Amino acid sequence: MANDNSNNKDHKPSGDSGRRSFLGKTALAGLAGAGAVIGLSGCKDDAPKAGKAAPASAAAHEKAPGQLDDYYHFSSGGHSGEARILGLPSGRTLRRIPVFNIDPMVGWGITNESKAIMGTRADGSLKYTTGDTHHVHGSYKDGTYDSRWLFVNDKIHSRLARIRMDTMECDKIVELPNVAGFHGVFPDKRDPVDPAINYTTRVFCGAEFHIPLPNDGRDLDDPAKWGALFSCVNAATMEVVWQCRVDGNMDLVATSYDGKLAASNQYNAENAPDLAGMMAAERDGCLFFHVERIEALVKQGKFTTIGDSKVPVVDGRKAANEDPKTAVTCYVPVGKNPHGVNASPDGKYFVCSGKLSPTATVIDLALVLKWFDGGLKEPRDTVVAEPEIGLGPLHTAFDGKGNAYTSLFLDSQIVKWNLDQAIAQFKGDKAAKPVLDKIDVHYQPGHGYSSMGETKEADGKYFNSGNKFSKDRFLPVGPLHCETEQLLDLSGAKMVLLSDHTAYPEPHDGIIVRRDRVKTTQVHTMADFPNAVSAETAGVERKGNKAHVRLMSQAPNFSMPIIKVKRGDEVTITLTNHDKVEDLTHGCAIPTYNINFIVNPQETKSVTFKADHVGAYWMYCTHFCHALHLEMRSRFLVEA
Ligand code: K7E
Ligand code: CUA
Ligand code: CA
Repeated sequence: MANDNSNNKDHKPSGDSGRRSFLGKTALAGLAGAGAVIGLSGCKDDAPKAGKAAPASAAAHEKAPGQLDDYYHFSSGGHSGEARILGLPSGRTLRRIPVFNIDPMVGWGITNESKAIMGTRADGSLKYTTGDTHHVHGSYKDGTYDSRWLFVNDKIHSRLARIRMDTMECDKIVELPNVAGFHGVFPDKRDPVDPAINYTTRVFCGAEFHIPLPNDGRDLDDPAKWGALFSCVNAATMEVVWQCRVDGNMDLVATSYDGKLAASNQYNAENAPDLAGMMAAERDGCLFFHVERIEALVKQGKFTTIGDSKVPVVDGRKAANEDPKTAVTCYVPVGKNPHGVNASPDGKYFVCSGKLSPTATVIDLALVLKWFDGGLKEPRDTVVAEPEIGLGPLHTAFDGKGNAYTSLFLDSQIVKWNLDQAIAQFKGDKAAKPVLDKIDVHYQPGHGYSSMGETKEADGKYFNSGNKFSKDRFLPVGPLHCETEQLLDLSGAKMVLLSDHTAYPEPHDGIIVRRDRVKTTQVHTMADFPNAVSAETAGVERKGNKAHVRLMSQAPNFSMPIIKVKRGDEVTITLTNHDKVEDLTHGCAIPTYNINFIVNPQETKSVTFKADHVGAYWMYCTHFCHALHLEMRSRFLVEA
């Protein structure tokens, strides 16, 4: 089995069914011991068996040469540290957006401007050069995307980045204090109090790993004292405005359409430091935050701070929140080790997936608010449905017609189920059948998300299944496999598999945004760059051993054919692209000095480096711009 891809010439797919059962067994074996205890095989669902994948109906989703896609697909890039833009339904890659990684193509992590956003140490080197992006979400207005910003997390270093959607470039990064394993992120959709603020002003961040608070060497051998904080970041300033200490951990994050509630699923309600401990409890939770009350406590000064951080920390632990009428948190018990929490587009429900329980838990937000008002006995009374949907449920998407679509990691399927039927069944209606359809995906889906599905404009057209394994789906290319993104058509009663495309590891979550909801800028405005170089300011300016080279590009020329500096100089090159034509990008590379970046039309960027070795170096344009692109070069001379 392991070698069946070794001979490319004779390579034949080993067959869907073989691969699927192999993966199923492996996945179950991986949960050794757990399977029996938690009844992984106990899913009683009598739903229709998944049919064979329907033959792709090519015309339905293919885009002819020159045809534009109907949707933008904004995707995280996992431990590549980037974010990505694809077009759907074609699956064509449109853009990679470097965020936490270094990208020599655009010069991210090389230019002064990008380094300032990424953060540097005292010596000017980058503080971090790695990142792990899982979730990318757009800012909202009136319950749908407003094309201002995308927010994306870095799980490794607990940073939140913002991407401006006019240029699709990262413009801010903030590190969350006293947080480890920052995983789920979601912007709010409106203010909890002020009805005039019907757009995103906060970004909520969950923390998956608990750590010593502060993490300054104390309590290293005493994980029982460690804790996890939920963070709120101001969307406009990107400052952390408050944090809330919780019991247990946090994973994914969802926000309500009325702005009042944010929630995070918890798989480690046990606060355990090891795997066995994290699976000990029969139930974990979905943890709700009452945004207005938390902010009132902050205003009243009822908070602490941790270590060097000045961010107010409110106590959201159970012991401090026993009276619902004053509580800032509500812990709703849900299936074992849940993963994923998603808001239904009608604004009524959050759905939390069981992962180790074959169920999805539907929580009624009106009942959560009722609990906070003292009108319900138990947090669990907010649960209005808990259908059995299949093995390994992770993430849920919606079609805006009352149906939910949940990825089933262990079953390698997507299940379509109906919310009203699930609620009726939970109330005791024996005739209710929540599960409507299942379809095989290839293989082991993580996130699935639907077109406009996280907005009030959910349109039920497409669903993207982000599959973690792809063996047999594509030509073998060595030990590292790509991942499979699969596009499903949601428009009929049955889901239809439309297409496969590859993804470089490792996208997790994404959003699918109708193209008219995205407004971009195709050419920069030169005046936006205070350091733009003009004919008047161009040239070399020296101050002591600092040489500032002010340069312009206009196809097929750099403004200076010769640039002279001296060994030992600290050289800054500021380059403004004077071309106004859309798509006319230039690049700038200097051999042996590790300089490589681009300037888009009317854009200005700069680099600073020490000219520590002499010689003649051709500074050349790297980005094909003109018939004389190869000739577009200048002599960069470092004199002794
Ligand atoms: Cu399920 Cu990080 Cu959203 Cu991966 S997480 S799939
Ligand atoms: Cu300028 Cu290539
Ligand atoms: Ca658990």
